[in-house]
Amino acid sequence: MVAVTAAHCLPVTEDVAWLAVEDRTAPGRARRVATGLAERLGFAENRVAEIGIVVTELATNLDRHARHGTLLIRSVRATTDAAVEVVAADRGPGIADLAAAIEDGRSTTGTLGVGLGAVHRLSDSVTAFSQPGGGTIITARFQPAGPTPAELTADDAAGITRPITGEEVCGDAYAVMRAPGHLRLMMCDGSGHGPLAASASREAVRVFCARPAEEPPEQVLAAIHTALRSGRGGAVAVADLDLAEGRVRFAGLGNIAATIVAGDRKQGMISVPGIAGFQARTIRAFDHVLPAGAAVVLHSDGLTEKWHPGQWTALFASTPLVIAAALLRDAGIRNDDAGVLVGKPRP
Ligand SMILES: [Mn+2]
Repeated sequence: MVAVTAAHCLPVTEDVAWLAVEDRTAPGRARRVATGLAERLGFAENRVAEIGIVVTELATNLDRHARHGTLLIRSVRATTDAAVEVVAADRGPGIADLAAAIEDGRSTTGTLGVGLGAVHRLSDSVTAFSQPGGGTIITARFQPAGPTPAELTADDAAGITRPITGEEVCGDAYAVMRAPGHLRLMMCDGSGHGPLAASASREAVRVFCARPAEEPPEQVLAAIHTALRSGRGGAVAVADLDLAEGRVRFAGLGNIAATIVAGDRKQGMISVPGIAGFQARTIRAFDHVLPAGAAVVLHSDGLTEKWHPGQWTALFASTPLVIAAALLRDAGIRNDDAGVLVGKPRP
C-alpha cells in the first residue's frame, strides 16, 4: 500500500457509461465505447485495440451465457493520467471454477468462461466474484502507460453511480478523501434526478474535497449544507474512518444509508432527518467502532436497505469495487438514481 502523505480526493471516476447487454449488437457497442474512451485518454493505438478485445470478450460472455448482463465503462482520473475501468455484472449461472476460467480461459461448464483468459492476459488488474446461481462480477483496469500515479493504485475504497432508467446523468455523487491515517467518505443524493440533482451533488463533492482533512465530519456536513442552499439540495453523509483508532465518526443529513459490515454483521449508522441545503435542525455526529477488516458502506435510496452480507458467500472479502457492484446489482432499484460507496481499509 502506498503511504498517504497529504490529503487528496483523487482519483475521481468520470465518463461513466452503462450498457445493457441484451443482444448480439452489444459487444460491438461496448467495444466502441471503451476504445473511444481509451483514445480520448491518450492510450497508445495497440493498447486501445487490446482494451477493445477485453471489452468484446466480457460483453460476448454476458450475451451468450448470462441474464441481465450489464457493463460499466468509465475513466479513473489522477492529476494528469487516467485509467480505464470496466465492470461486468450479471445474474447468470455463475462460474463454478472462476479461477480456471480467468487464468486459462478454460470452462468447466462447456463454453462458459471461454475468452476470459484474454481478459486476464491483457488487463493490468482483474478481480472476479462468482456464485453458482447468483451470477458473476468481473472488474478490469487498464492503467495509463508509464509509471502508475500513486493515486491510481489505492484499492481501499470504490464507488459506483447509475442514473435512473432513461437518464444520462446521475444525481447521486460520492467522493473519497485520503489523508494520513484517515479514509473519509462522502455520498450525496441530489434531490430529484437529472441535471439539477447532479449539480447539487457535484457541489457537495466540491465542498467536501475543499475542506481540511482535520475538520470533523459534522463540520464538513454543515459546510455542504450551507453550500447547497442555492440549488436543489439533497441527502448527504460523511464518514471519517480513523485507521489507527479503529473508529468511524459519522454525520448524515437525510436519507443516505450507512452501515459497518464486519463478517456477517451489519451495523447501521444513524443520520438526522432533513435535506442538506434546506432543513437541518441539528447536525450531529456519532462514533462507532470499526473492527479490523470491516467495510463501511454508504448508499442512496436507489438501493434498498434490505441487503445483508450473509446473502453472498465471502463477498466482503473481495475488493471495494466488486462489493459496490454486487450491492448495486442485487439491492439496486431502477426507478431512482443509485449511488453506492464502499470503504474497506487494509487491516
Ligand atoms: Mn434518491
